[in-house]
Amino acid sequence: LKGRKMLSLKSPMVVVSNRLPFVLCKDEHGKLHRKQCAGGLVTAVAPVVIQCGGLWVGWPGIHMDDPSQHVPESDPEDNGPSAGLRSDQVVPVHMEEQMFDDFYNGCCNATFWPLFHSMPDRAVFQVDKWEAYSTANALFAHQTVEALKKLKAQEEEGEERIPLVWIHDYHLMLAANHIRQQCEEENLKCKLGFFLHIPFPPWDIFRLFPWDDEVLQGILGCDMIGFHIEDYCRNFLDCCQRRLGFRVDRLHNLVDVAGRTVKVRALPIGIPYKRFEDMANAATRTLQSSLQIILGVDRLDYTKGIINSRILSFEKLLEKHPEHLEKVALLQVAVPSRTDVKEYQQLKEQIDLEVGRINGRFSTLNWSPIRYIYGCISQDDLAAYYSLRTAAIEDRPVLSTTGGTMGKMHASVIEIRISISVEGSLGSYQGESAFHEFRGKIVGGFTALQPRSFICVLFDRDSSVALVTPLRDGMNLVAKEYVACQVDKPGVLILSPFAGAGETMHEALLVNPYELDDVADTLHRALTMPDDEREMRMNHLRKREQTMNLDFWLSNFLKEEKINQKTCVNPSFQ
Ligand code: ADQ
Repeated sequence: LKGRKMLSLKSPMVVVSNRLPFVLCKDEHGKLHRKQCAGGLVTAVAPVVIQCGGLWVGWPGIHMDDPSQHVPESDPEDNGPSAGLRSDQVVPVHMEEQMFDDFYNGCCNATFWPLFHSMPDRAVFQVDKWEAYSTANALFAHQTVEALKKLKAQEEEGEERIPLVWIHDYHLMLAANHIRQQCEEENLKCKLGFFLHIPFPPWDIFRLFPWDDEVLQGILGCDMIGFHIEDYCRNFLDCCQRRLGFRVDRLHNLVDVAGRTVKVRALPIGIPYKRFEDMANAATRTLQSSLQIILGVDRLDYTKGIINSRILSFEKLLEKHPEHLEKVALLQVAVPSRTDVKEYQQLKEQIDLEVGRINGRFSTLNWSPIRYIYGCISQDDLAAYYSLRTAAIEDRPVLSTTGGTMGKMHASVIEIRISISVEGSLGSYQGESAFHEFRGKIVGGFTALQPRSFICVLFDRDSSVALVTPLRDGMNLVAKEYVACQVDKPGVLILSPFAGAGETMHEALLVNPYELDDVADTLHRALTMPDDEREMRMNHLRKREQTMNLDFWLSNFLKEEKINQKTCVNPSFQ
C-alpha cells in the first residue's frame, strides 16, 4: 500500500461480504490466528474501513465450537491490507456447518454461479437450499444491524454520521431488505449499497430461477447498485421492469421502488496497478529457454473455459501451424477452487487427461507443449509469471576489467540484437530493455568485475502471449494484472468478449472462446505480431488500466453513493 493516496471517509463504512478479509485458522494448540486473503476487494476496501473506523461483517472461514470466542488481533508479522483491522472492527457471522454448506455450496455455487454466468444447464434449483440461502442472508443482516448499533453507540453527543453499508456479491442478494426493515424497527440510519462481482444475466436466463422476484426485490432494498458493465445494468433493469413491473428510467439508470429511487451504475472494477507493476519490475525470473510462452492463469472453474478455449485451441494451433512445434509452450496455472464439489473435481480430472494426451501426442526429447501448474501461488510469483520473457542464455567470460572491453562486447552484442545493461555501472546503457545476471562477485560496479567473472547474456526473444478466454466472466482481473506487468518488451493479450474486461480493453485481440479454430488463428497472429503493433496495443491498454485502477473504482462507487444520498426519496431514512 506504500505510496497509495488513501481515500478518506467522514462517515463510517460497514462492509458485508460472504467472507471476512481474512480466514481464521487454528494452530496445533487450538489457538486461532488470522490468515490474510489478498484479493482485490480486500486490498481496496480494507484500508478505507480501517481509516473511517468502520466494521466488516462476514463469515470467518471456520466453524467455531464457541461462537462467543473473540476474533484474534492480527499477528505482529502480518503486513497484509487488513492487518490494521482491529478485532473490535470485525463482526463474524457464525453458522452451523450444514447450514453453511446448503447456503454456500447448495445455493450460491450450485445455483447462482452457473445461472448468472448464463449456464442454466448446470444450475440446480432446490427449495431447501434456497431456504438456507434466505436464512443465511437474514443472519448476515442481523449481524450488520448489530454493527450499526455498535457504531451508533460510539457516536458523540450531537454528532450524526450516517454509515454506508456496502454489501458484496451474489451470496448476499437478500440482505438489504432485512437490514432496511430492522433499521426501521430500531430507528437506525444507514445508506445501503450493493456491488455484484459476477455478470447479471439477461431476463430470459434470470427468469428460470423460481424465486426470481424475491432476488430482485432483495437487491432493490439498496439505494445504489453497482455492476461491472452497462450490459449487466441493462439486464437488471429489464428484469425489474418485466418481472416486477417497476418503472425504470433507462436514460439515467434509475428504478422507482414504491416512490424510493434506486440508482443502478456500471462501475468496472480495476486492479492495484502500481503494486503489480512494481512486483513485475522486481521480478527477476526468466524462463531459461528459447520458447515463446502462452500464459493462462485462472481459478479452476468451468466458466473460465480452460479445456476448450485454452488446451484444445492450443492443440489446434499446433495442428494448423506446425512451425510453432518446439518453439512455443502453453503455461497454464490453475488455482484449486471449490475442491469439495464433484463438478470441480471432474473438471480437474478432465484437464489432467487432456494435458497428458496432448503432451503425449506432441512431446519430443527436448520439448513438451504444455506446462501445467495446479496450485496457489504468491502474488509476487504471479507477477513474475505475467512478466515472463523468454530468453536464450550464453555465459560470456569478462575478458578484462576495463570499460573498453565491455564496450567491445556490447558492440558485438548489438550485432546479434542483444543489449546488456549493468545495474549502476554502465550509465549510458541503463534503461535499455535487457536482462542481466552475474555469476561472480560484483562490488561497486563494472570496474570491480574480475577478469574471470562470467556475464550471463540473455538473448532477447519475443515476449509472451496471455490467453484470457473465459466463456463468461464478470470482469476478469487476470487480463488487467497481465497488462500491468508488461513493464519491458510487451506481450499480447488475447481476450474473450464475454468477460466484462472485453468491454473496455479494446486493444486486446478479442476472440470468441467457443470458436476453437478462431482462437488458434488468433494465437498464431499474436505469436507472430510485429513489435510495433504489440507496443502500440499494450501502451493503450496500460494507460487505461493505470487510470481506471482499483482506487478509481472505489472512489467512483463512493461518489455515486453520495449523490444518491441527496436525491433518493427514502422516507424511513430521512
Ligand atoms: P474470480 O472469479 O476469482 O473473481 P478473476 O477476476 O479472474 O476471477 O480473479 C482471479 C484472481 O485470482 C486474480 O486476482 C488472480 O491474481 C488470482 N489468481 C489467479 N491464479 C492464481 C494462482 N495460481 N495463485 C494465486 N492467485 C491466483 C470474481 C469474478 C470476476 C471479477 C472479480 C472481481 O468472477 O469476474 O473480475 O470477482 O470483481
